[in-house]
Amino acid sequence: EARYNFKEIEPKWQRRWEASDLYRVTEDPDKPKFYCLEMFPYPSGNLHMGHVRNYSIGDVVARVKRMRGYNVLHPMGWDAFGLPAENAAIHRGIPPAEWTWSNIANMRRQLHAMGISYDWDREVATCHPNYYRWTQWLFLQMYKHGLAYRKKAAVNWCPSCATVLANEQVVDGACERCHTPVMRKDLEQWFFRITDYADRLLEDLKKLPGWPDKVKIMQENWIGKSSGAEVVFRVEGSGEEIPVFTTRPDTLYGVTYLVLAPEHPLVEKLTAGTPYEGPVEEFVQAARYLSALDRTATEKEKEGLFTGAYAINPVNNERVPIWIANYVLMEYGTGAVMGVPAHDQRDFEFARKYELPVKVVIRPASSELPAGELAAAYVEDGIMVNSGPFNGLPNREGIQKVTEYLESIGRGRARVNYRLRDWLISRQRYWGAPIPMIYCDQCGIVPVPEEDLPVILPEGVEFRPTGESPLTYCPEFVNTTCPRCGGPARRETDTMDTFVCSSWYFLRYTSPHSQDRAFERDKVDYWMNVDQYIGGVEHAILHLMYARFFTKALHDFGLVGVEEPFQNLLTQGMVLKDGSKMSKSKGNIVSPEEIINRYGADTARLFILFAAPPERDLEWSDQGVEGCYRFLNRVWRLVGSYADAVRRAGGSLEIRSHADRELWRLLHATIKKVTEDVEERFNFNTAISAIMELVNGCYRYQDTVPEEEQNLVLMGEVLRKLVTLLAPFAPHITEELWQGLGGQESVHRESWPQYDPEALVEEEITLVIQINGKVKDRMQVPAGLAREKIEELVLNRDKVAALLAGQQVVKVIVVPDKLVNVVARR
Ligand code: ANZ
Ligand code: ZN
Repeated sequence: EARYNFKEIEPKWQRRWEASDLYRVTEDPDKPKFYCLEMFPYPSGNLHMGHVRNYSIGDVVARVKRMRGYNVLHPMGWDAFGLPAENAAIHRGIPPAEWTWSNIANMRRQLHAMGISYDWDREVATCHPNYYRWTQWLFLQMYKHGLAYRKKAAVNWCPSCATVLANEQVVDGACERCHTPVMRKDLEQWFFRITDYADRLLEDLKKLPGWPDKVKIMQENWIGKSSGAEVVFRVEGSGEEIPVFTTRPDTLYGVTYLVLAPEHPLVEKLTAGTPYEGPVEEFVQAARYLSALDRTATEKEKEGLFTGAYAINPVNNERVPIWIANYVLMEYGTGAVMGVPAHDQRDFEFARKYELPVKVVIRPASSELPAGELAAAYVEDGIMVNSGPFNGLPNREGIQKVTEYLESIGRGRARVNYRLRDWLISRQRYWGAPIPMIYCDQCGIVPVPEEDLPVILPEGVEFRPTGESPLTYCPEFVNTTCPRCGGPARRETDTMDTFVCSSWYFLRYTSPHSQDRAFERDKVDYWMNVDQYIGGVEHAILHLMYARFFTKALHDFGLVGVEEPFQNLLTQGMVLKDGSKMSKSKGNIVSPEEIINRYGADTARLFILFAAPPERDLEWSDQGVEGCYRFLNRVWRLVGSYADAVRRAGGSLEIRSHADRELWRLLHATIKKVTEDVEERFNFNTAISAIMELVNGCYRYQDTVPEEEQNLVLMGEVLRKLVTLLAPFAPHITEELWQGLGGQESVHRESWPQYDPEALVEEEITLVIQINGKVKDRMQVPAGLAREKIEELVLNRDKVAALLAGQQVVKVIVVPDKLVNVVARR
């Protein structure tokens, strides 16, 4: 019989599945739908093991759902805009489009070779004009609804890459890519007003029980809601006011100074023409080189400078000095802070350093005021003191009372603040979706009319390291006519953050060929939400937050019915080798293509699913891969040895012997275990071990039951179910074996096996117990117990032990399933 030749069968089945449109889906109102989605890859050139893991997990989910009768949408595409393509252009002179499309072709080929059940007819690439046309259209919808706006803002700037960086691209104050210290710079940029959705993004996390808690916590922290008050201080000797945001209005009587962010607009006004002007300006310049993270890090030394101006505390008219300090961020709250050194550790350290007074206004409930100087800020709750009419109040109550009082005198109000910032989407880059805006000297900012979309990315642009988008040097692109007045005008030359492209791709998959809209409402309504989303935890914050924001905004525009995109989320662990993440720099990469060439896709998939549950990290093991390969060979030989015989065997299924019954029971126990592991817990590893045990059980039957007594009808049934259970994990070999067992249709069109609870009931027999040949007792035991097990049960039985007391057991004779005779002597 033929050996297991994956090199032949894998490509053969991939071609046949493709030719028969096996995984094509259309909307079918008669079936329950299931939308299974894996995060689409960036086309970097080659699949890595993380991809293989992600898509193998998704494929099992999709295939099992299909076999359980769902209409399954399982699409794939390319997150194809982004920086690496542009770097290839800069460093190697390859046009970004060419680089990207050839990478896509290569990775598509690799994905095909894995045999994943995608509906390839729905493939999308975000860099294709048919796609980015609609990314641009969605930008215009955001603009129309007031959710896209332009403003000058300080951005993280890498002087070496000459580009703006997102906060996450700044690591320890340096550029993530080239490690140059990052500075801050003002640029006109486009933003999405995601902060309008802060509260809904936070609240609706509660509607996502199918998300891992750790991801929800990360999103919660990112949104960073904090409640408190805005307090308005007057500037002495001027009409200016300084609102501050504080979570502790109960400490207002303890304010001994105010601090402005260096970029605060008042700084210049307060110091203009005073001796403080020069030093303050120097300080402000220096602060631009510090990242937000560095400026607020607790271990960092707080630097500050007096501005020469004073403010008046609205509750007690005390005069407090106004400082600037690097630890106050312009983007948070109001960009100004009231300093309460007695009750905030950061303020405490600042006051120590610059010899500012410390005034206690909260004391512990159980003790008096600590005598002498504080050693550290007192940050716990307590009773208000030195606080005028509020003395004696528990401070938690004080928070509310002081806020009410401020409101009554018109010097403040309750306020909620979010850490979440508006989403900066402008990139000074070529390889992205052009922002569809036009600037006209007469009409100002004019959106590109929807019917003129897409704004096509021109080819053959020059890449110069200037920090401006290469589109700036492309006059055919820049120069245009104003859609409003017809006069000469200029196009926006920045492109969109690629996270914009990936914030709606799951909607495009529902109607990928739509020519006249981004997606069709009835298709979206049929398929959304995504029932299972699977991807890396590195996307736990940004991508997921942006996709949730888009979905909510599109819901509000009346374009989609749902408010959340992803009902259930599975975040897979990393693939490790020798205990650390696979990476080029460590030189510990295992290439998926090599593994597939050597062992086949089925082995690669099986290993990666068998080695660890999906959410855990997975340690690569060459022996583990070998083991999975040997297992598939074992399955191949087992099925091969029976295929002809069971195909010929006719008649109905009868359980004729104890061995039959055991095999039957094992089959149903396996179906139950695999079903539960796969459906309820994603425990693919234990599901696979159960299948391995079933294979062992089949071999045991083959080896112990004489050939003429083997029940071929039963064996046929067991092997067909075995192959069906294994099909989602190893789709090629199972398809081949299925045909060998006489299957007409594809195994992947089979229904998922159901287990029979009856079969799980263990058969019992009555065992006769003799001592020295005389019947003394009887007991019920499961049929088919091994000799040693029977012996152990009998000797440990209370009644037998009592009868044998004081005697020595010489020998135990076991006739399985019938009788035990204990030979004993005094
Ligand atoms: C006075 C005070 C007294 C404060 C006290 C805390 C404790 P979260 O919880 O993160 O919202 N703050 C406000 N705006 C700031 C800015 N732009 N940059 C740096 N710090 C800023 O923190 C709110 C607290 O952080 C505010 O409450 C303020 O200090 C500070 F015993 O005001 B607090
Ligand atoms: Zn105009």
